[in-house]
Parts: sequence; structure tokens; C-alpha cells
Amino acid sequence: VKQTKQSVLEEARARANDYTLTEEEVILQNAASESPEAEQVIQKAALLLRMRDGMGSLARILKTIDNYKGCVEHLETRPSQISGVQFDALVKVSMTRINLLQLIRALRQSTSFAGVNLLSDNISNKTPWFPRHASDLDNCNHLMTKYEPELDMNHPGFADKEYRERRKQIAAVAFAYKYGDPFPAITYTETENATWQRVFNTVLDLMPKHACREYKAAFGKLQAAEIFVPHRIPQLEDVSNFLRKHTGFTLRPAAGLLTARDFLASLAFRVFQSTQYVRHANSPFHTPEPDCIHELLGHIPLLADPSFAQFSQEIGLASLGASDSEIEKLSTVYWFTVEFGLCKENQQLKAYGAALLSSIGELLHALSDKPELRPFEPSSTSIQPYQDQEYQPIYYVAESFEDAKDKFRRWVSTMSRPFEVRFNPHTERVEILDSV
Ligand code: HBI
Ligand code: FE
Repeated sequence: VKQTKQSVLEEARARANDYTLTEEEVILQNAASESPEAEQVIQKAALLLRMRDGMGSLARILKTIDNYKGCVEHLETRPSQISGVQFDALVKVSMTRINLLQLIRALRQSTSFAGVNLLSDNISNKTPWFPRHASDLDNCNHLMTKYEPELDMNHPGFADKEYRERRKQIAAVAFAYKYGDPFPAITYTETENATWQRVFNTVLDLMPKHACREYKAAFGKLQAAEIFVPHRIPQLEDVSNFLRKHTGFTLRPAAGLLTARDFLASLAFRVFQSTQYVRHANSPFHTPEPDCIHELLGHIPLLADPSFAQFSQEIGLASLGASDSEIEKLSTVYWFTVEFGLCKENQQLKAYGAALLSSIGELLHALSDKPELRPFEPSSTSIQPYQDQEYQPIYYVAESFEDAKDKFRRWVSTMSRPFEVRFNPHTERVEILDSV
């Protein structure tokens, strides 16, 4: 029976509208509708097309895929077993999620096909969500609670109700913070300022001999700007403005120890998530969780160094959309470099790791003859197990920040992500570069 033009159109409309989505299409649609950025994630997919017409229509299919900027990675056909269908075509494509959805819709409008199916085995819904603009960091505030004073019996503040209240109050301020808000100023108590002063003075003592020159140079500038003074804890706003001038890094208040994924993601935007509460006064030289004394004395000076800032950002960029196991590896690299790294300076060993520079005990241990020293090599460093309860038995030594960065870049290029990312500082946006 020859169909009239009208009935063909009606059938196409009916098929496009009434078609019940398969589970794979629902997954795809949900993934794409998460955010405008999620729509643009490159998706690999396999389509099974039941072709009513002969092979001649293959050309049209390929043209349609091309119109949606899809890349055909594989194509095969077979004579169909279904009556009224001449061929089945299996087409594997790689394209943005939104275009894939539109392609499927377009193919369904066509009467050339008795069926258009998205096959499950090649659907990768695996690229985890990641922030695409600095304001998306408002969603990157997931905490790991294992070392909080409420929950960790070994926390020096566990039995101190007043301390726990103060810690909670400062954390609440961080939770409420949104992109673009003014920095919350904290009025530190005399006790808190006294704790800062004790640690500050030990750093002043040890730094000349043991810290790397980049740290000392930036520390001097922070003192000259009267941001680092012995008697009061610096405010995040002043520190953030200082960093912005030197490397474009800025701060964001963090409520506590963040998940590695959230913490690393912020570095991609040259944003350092910093806690604002202070360790317990009874334990000035040790804290189980990061506190602002650790952030300020450990991390801030080097974030004002251009080469180190670049290295930090590159760890962050590598983490965007990475798998859980890759996040684990990046986290380990971060641990053995940014937190516990040693470097060479005129044949001498110096510390650049924040956890070393903000903790005299471990600094002296690291530079003693007790621990094992190994050259920094991302492929092995990234899989070295570590624990966070005692001093490290192993430290990794970098030749220089530039050398560490070179090695890191080479290693990152072996990771599995099917796209590249680039940070655009003018828009504060991460741009996706397809590598297909
Ligand atoms: N969260 N607030 C905060 N500060 C850190 O230094 C920090 C973190 N979360 C994870 C983390 N550091 C690292 O141990 C790596 O896992 C990235
Ligand atoms: Fe730290």
C-alpha cells in the first residue's frame, strides 16, 4: 500500500512523540540535562538501525550523523531477519550527548527506519560531574568527617564542648559561602591568636635553614605586607587579595576536610579551599584535620610562587572528570608533593610540602637520616600507599618545581580521559577540548 505524504508525516510524528525511551536513552537524557556543560560531554554510543531501504540510504545516515558533528568510529551491516527490513546497521559514534539525543530523534523522524535503538553495551555514562565555572565550586563542598572533633575520639577538641561549638560555628559560615560573596571575617579570640603565634615563631626559627627559597621569598613578602604578623591570624580576604596579585590564585572558605575530588577540582580554577577555624590550644603543634594555621603557614606562601601555582593548578585540571582510581592517584601525588614534598637546592635538601613547613616535628624528621628518600616519579609516587597518623617513612624529592611539573605532565598524558581541558581565566571557565 502506497502511503500518502500526509500519512507518512503523521507516522513520523507519532513515532517521534510516542516512542517509549529505553533505559539507555533515559540515562543519556538525564546525564545531558544535568547542566548545560553536561550536555557537551563527549559520549560514545552504538546505534542499531533497522533499514527499510537498501544500502543506498547509508550515505544519508552518515550525512545526518555528520550534521550533528558526530564521528563515526565503526560501521557494519547485515541482511535483516525481520520482514520489511532490508538491513540492520550497527553504527558506533562519538559525539556530544545533546547532539546524540538530537540525532536519535532526527533518525526516528525518518520513515527509512523500522527502528532506531541506542544499545547499552557502549554507553559510557562514566565521566563524573565536574565544575565548569568557578561558581560551580559552590557544589564542591563535600566533607570527609573522619577527623572532625565531634567524631574522632583522638581529636584534641573531642572533650571540649566550647571548642566544638566554635569549630561548628566557623564551619557554618563556610557552608553558607557562595561564589562572589564577600569573605567572611572571623574575629579570632586571644587564645586562637596565641596558638597562631606559637606556631608562627617556630616557623620563623626553622624556615631559614630548612624551607626552599620560593617559600622564604613569598613569606618575606607576606611579612612586608603585614599580612603575616606574630600576634594575629591573617584574614582570608587579605591573603586572597595578596595571592591574586602574585599568581591569580584566590581563596574560598572551606568547612573542613573536603573530599579529594572537590578539593582538587577547585585547584583547576586557581582556587584554594581554606579552612578558617583554629586547632585546639592544647595541641599547637599537631592537628588531625587541616586548620587555618596549616593553610596559612603551610600552603599560602608557595601559592604565591608562579611555578608552584601552575603545578597546583595542573593537578586540579587533571582531576576534572577523572575516574575514582585516578583521583586516588592524583591525591597521592598531591600528598607526596604539595603536602610532604622535599626538593633539592644547591645539593641540599629543602622542604616545600605544606604539612612539613607547618609542623616542626615532621619537618625535622623528614630532614633527618631516618626516612627513606626517593626521587619524585609520578608513575611510582602515585601508587605509594601512605598513612596520615604518623610521620611518613618515605619522602619524595623533586629536582625543582619545573622538573616536577614536566614529569607530572608526561604522566598525566597517559591518563584515560577522552578529552582535554583548559582553564580560561577571563571567563573563569574550564573549556573542553575534544581529542577525537
Ligand atoms: N580539604 N580543606 C581541605 N584541605 C586540604 O588540604 C585537603 C582537603 N581535602 C583533601 C586533601 N587536602 C588532600 O589530602 C588530597 O586528597 C587532595
Ligand atoms: Fe594541606
